[in-house]
Amino acid sequence: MASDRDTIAACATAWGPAAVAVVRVSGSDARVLAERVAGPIPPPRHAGHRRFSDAGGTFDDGLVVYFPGPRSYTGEDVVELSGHGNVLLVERLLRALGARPARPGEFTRRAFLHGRMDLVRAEAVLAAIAATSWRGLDLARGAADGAVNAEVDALRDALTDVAAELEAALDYPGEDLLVPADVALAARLSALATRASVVAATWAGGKIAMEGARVVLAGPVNAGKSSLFNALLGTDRAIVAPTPGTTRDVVEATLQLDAVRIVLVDTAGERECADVIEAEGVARAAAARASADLVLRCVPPGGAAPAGASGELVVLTMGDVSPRAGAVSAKTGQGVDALRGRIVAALASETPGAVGLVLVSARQAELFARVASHLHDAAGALSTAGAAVGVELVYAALESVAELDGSTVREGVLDRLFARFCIGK
Ligand SMILES: Nc1nc2c(ncn2[C@@H]2O[C@H](COP(=O)(O)OP(=O)(O)OP(=O)(O)O)[C@@H](O)[C@H]2O)c(=O)[nH]1
Ligand SMILES: [Mg+2]
Repeated sequence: MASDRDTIAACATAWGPAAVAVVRVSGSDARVLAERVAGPIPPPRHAGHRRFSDAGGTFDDGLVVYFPGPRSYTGEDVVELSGHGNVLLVERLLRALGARPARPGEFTRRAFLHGRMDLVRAEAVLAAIAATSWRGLDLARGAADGAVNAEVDALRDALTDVAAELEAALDYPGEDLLVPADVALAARLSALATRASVVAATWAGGKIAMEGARVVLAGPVNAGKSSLFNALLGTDRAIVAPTPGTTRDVVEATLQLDAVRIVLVDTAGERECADVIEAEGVARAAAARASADLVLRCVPPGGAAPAGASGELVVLTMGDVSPRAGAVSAKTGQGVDALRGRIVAALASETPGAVGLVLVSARQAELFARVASHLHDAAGALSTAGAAVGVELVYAALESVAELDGSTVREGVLDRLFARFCIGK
């Protein structure tokens, strides 16, 4: 059974031919294991050039750096060996070291377990590796510098104060001051609930900045969806034909618009149809629309333009055939750049900047939403069920706050969180 006490090792750099591959070892045996392969270990935090050998002889050479715990990334003894970036050499080095192979994110998990970073900062590490845009990287940097932690700490302080005041009120039942005090506390709780739900909502924008956005082309058959798909991409990716019902599969391609990474999705046109294959295409199109961050609703000439629903942009197609204000032509390219601008603007409006921070994980958003719901109930309870019920709900909210930075950890949360990391991080 793998344990948090095992000495672990993994390649910390990308797997494949490279100038250098860094193998990281962490745990109480890290130094001894590295010494067996690389000879005498250099003084702490100094690089030493060593030959790497096993029973078969010397197979590589490179730099060795020793970081004694607790002043290391994991808080344990860590040795990093940088050899030549060849998978065969890396595998041999790992075999020679003989430590247990690290699971995804296990080094960062140990950093958390040893108090080197809290869960919000661990997620900032993950975000910094996973971000697909500069905006995502800015958010990851902000989170690493404590932007989310500041919010969590302020919330914890405010709730601890409210809980103390409620407890004090409960200690002196019957005091005249109680009623106005409860009203004031209820107002404070409501304000905190609102703030927490606004913070939770920032994940919509955070997700797009981190993971990119799915933008789905939708509309009736022959609306010019595939043509627009190709025009936006600048390539002839999807099949275009005058036959209605040309597109059946969901076709995806990635493009970078300004700072946002976009997965553009072309789908089958919407119509009632007898053909089983096309019907399947239409069903897949509906599923694609459901998972979209933004839908481009394509309206061909003569089609009635719907009022743009939320999460939708109405796009008037074939502007060269029938000029309408704001129309786009895949044939002449007219309006395509303007459409790119509209897409970026629509996705940016998913990012509420009002609270001055953006969350970097779905887990954080769920917990802030849970806090908001407990506080909303607590505020309500003060005017109906009373302070005793209210204070319990404030404590429930405080528990969710503690889960945010990992002051308390629920079963399975660490496994789930760190499984999203790569091996070696
Ligand atoms: N003149 C002109 N023709 C266009 C334009 N966009 C598309 N078309 C033509 O309209 C027809 C249908 O275009 P597609 O892009 O295949 O339409 P679609 O919405 O993908 O159609 P389905 O896949 O069948 O749902 C083709 O003959 C295209 O050449 C345009 O901007 N101008
Ligand atoms: Mg098509």
